[in-house]
Amino acid sequence: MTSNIDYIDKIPNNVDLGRDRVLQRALEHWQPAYMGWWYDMGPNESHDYDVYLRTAISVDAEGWAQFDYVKMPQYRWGIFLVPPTQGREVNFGANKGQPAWQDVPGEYRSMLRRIIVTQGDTEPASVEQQRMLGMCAPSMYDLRNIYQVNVEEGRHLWAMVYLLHRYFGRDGREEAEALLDRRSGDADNPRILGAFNEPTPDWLAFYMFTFFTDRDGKFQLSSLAESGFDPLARTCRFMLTEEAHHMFVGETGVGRIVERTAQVMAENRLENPDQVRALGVIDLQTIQRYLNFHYSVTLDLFGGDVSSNAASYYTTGLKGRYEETKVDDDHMLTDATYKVGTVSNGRVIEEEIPALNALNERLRDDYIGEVQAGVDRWNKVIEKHGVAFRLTLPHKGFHREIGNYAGHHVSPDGEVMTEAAWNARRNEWMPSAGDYTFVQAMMQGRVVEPGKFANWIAPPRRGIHTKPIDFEYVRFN
Ligand code: BYC
Repeated sequence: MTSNIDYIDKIPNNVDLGRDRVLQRALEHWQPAYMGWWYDMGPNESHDYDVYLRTAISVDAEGWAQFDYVKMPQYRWGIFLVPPTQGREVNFGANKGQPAWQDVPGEYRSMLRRIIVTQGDTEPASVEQQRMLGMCAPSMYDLRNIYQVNVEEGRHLWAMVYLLHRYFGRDGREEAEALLDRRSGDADNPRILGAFNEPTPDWLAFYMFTFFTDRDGKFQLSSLAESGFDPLARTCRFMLTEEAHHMFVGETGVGRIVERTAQVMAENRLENPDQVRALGVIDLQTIQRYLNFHYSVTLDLFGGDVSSNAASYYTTGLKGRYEETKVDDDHMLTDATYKVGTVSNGRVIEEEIPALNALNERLRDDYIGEVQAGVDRWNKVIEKHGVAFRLTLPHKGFHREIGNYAGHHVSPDGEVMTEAAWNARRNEWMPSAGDYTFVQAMMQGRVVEPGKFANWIAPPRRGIHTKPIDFEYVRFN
């Protein structure tokens, strides 16, 4: 039924798709199912809009993308791997020094498939989480940006499905289908990782998600870009090119909300959150609570602090550390140790464990360093307006469901509390039903006039791809 699709034209790629019959047949089955998923679960009511989008067309650093108006169902979801490096080796673990694998090593097949499926599952999940947000966008610029993020998450799904189809035969095809069957938040068939089953009900949540959770994407993809399985490494490296814009959307989105609030607070000499809210902007306390939620849920995505899975991924050479090849050590970690936090006798202590088992924690720490720098930049904006408030990252053990802190009740300051005491302060630390109601009430309807912005967010400094801020980024037709 779809065998007449011209894949060379329709799917920009640098993997010689036109010559690979087996892969073409697999995609002929999967592509219509993907389109069905996009129509059902992609951005609501958007199918006829012309959106000024970036499309990846090559891996050339100078001109890898083209910008133009596109109807999203006609987006050209392409498949790109960065070019192979001659003589590349497995750079860590027990197989260090062997030639990087161009095919799946039989003994690691199921482990590798599991990593690829977990990565792939997050991509459509985020599109599902965000599908209603276009209806209440604060501007045409922001609407375009969320659509850009959505189509590229779609492309990242394609990237993982390409690997499943190309290297895993029948079970790969089955996994590719299952990626379109699971649904974010579904009670019977949920997405694999916790954060991808949480709702993203408003634009503050969306920006927090793209700042915090897309950045987990960056760190996980960076670790997989070190993989000894060369096609995975090369795919992830190219995905990171697009990921940068998603984090930009998150950081500047939160930054613009913070800026608008601080500006209104300064102009009106107000600090009381109720009075701040009454002026139609989001109080900094609510922003802090959203931050606490998204940060803690994202920390869980790194997995257990002590993980034999992570040790196996590393020892086999399938998943490295962040910037593995730049780390100055033996890349085997046989004798190294690493400090992880844990709760003992009612307080948080640190214990030294074998570094191999602490790789999730190490990656989480690398991530936290980068996140802190972003929060510091938001605080500079608040400071510039002379407002005394500062945003902070809560303690690593706060509101955790995975790893050593799971089952404990840790305050944002790191104090271990009883469940009752923690719950009594929950609404101080986490967004309450009332906070969500307030934020959503503010985001009723969308701002559709080019160059206009909702009251609760400052305009960006500049537009997209040299276009002015008041450019018509979306034509609603
Ligand atoms: N929720 O040994 P452990 C992105 C499970 S985001 C639910 O610590 P491991 C993106 C775990 O499966 C990046 N369950 O796990 C962002 C295991 O189950 P079993 C996505 C969880 O394997 C925004 C058990 O707990 N990529 O790209 O070391 C928009 C024991 O745990 C969770 C990847 O994640 C959780 N949060 O670590 C779009 C990379 N955490 O075996 C996209 C690939 C753990 O007991 N994935 N469990 O049944 C991995 O490398 C690893 O699977 C993880 C988990 C690091 C995620």
